[in-house]
Amino acid sequence: MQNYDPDASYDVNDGDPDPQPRYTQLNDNRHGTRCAGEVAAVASNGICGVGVAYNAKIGGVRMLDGEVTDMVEAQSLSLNPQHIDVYSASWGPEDDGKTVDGPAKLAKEAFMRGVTEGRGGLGSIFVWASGNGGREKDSCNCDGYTNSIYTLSISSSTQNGNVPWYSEACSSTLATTYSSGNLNEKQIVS
Ligand SMILES: [Ca+2]
Ligand SMILES: [Ca+2]
Ligand SMILES: [Ca+2]
Repeated sequence: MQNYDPDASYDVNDGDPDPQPRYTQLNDNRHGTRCAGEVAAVASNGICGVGVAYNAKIGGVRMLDGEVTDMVEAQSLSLNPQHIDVYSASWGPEDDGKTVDGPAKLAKEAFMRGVTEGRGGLGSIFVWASGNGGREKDSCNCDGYTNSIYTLSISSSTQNGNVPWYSEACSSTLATTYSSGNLNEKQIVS
């Protein structure tokens, strides 16, 4: 709560400033909150773990809980680019091993403007998930978002240093870090 930054937040789905997720029975809107905790949970908070960058400010952009149009993507990727330094995105084409898709016109434009004008001209940093389609033999090379030269595509490793079952290994991956693996290995908690 202390590190939450309203100026780095927006609800693109409902067009309001509060990106509070909509709760569902399957809990499928939890991912952003979990990532936010992993990145920027306050140190010594007396409740749960500490964020990797516990003094960082963090916001949320609600954009997956509705129709994901080119406009929705572009709006999300170009939110307050002189205030936000790093955008972390865990979305992209379906991980079904069949869908090949990438940014359309407006999202491409948002990437281009971000890397040239964002962060005071230094360029916005777009961190991208390499994808969860491992079980379907999906390849992040066939994902135009991880594949884009404007994104830093990040993959995962289990506690024991193996490739997790959901992970997609491909050449557009720039770095790998720990994440959840098999049931007998430690998992991300936030
Ligand atoms: Ca809202
Ligand atoms: Ca994928
Ligand atoms: Ca990339």
